[in-house]
Amino acid sequence: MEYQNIIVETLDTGVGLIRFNRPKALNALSPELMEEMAHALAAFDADEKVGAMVLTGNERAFAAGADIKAMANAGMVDMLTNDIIAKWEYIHSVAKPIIAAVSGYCLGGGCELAMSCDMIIASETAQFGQPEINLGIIPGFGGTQRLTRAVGKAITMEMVLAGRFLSAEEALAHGLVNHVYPVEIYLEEALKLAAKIASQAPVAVRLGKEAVNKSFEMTLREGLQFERRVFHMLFATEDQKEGMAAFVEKRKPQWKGR
Ligand code: DAK
Repeated sequence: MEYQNIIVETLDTGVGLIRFNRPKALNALSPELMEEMAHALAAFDADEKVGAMVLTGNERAFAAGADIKAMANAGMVDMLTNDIIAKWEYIHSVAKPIIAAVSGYCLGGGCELAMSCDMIIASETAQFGQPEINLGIIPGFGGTQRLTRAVGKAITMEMVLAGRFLSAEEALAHGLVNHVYPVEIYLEEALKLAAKIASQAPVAVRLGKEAVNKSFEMTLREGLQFERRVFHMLFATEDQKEGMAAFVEKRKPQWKGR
């Protein structure tokens, strides 16, 4: 697939980088962009050389939301039956970790997409918001649910009902983002974190992501059982033998992803 709306790069650190590339529209997430993003995520997920991914925009905007111009004239049935929804949903089935590197506007579907990633690294200028209320709608890709889990009911209500933006500093204080860095280095730091993850045992990384995400969907008892089974499973991997042997022999492990 030839990309027109994103720029894709595979780094030699094992990181797959996807940059949104609609700067004039503040990286508004058009159907075409979302289709390309889903395609690139699938390609990185299937690529053995890639261990983690970074999703980013530019300094001014991660993304100012879904493309309002593309949906302004849509009817209820159009929205209900639109197959582009599957392209948005695709991110939730990616097995490898994804880090969102966020600077500037991170609004509406942009904020929801960042929250669908596994971690968020922000620049000092990042602004998070769910301003759909200003358009006469509410969030439609998880904003009311994921934001509430991340920052709590009080702030989410203000964001969803009054369109309040959250600064990077506030987002850090409330646990929405992992780190905040100056705008000059936020992407570099996100790439470093992704490279660190990409250098770990791939099967353990994959199952670690799955286990943490289960905590949002299961009771504590079910989640603990799931974690225990996965923990036992990892003792069937060559990488567990290698990791523990390397520790005992005081050397660096050589992961095989087996
Ligand atoms: N869509 C389309 N174009 C956008 C846009 C957007 N979301 N945001 C900005 N732009 C365009 C502007 O129209 C303008 O284009 P031109 O007029 O130059 O052609 C250009 O980007 C620069 O924007 P401004 O001139 O407005 O720049 P300012 O600095 O004055 O203002 C702003 C920046 C971010 C405050 C403002 O642009 C703004 O309020 N943008 C809209 C933010 C917003 O309301 N976002 C939420 C959109 S609704 C779902 C999946 C996703 C969704 C729902 C369901 N399913 C899978 C079910 C998500 C919905 C949404 O995100």
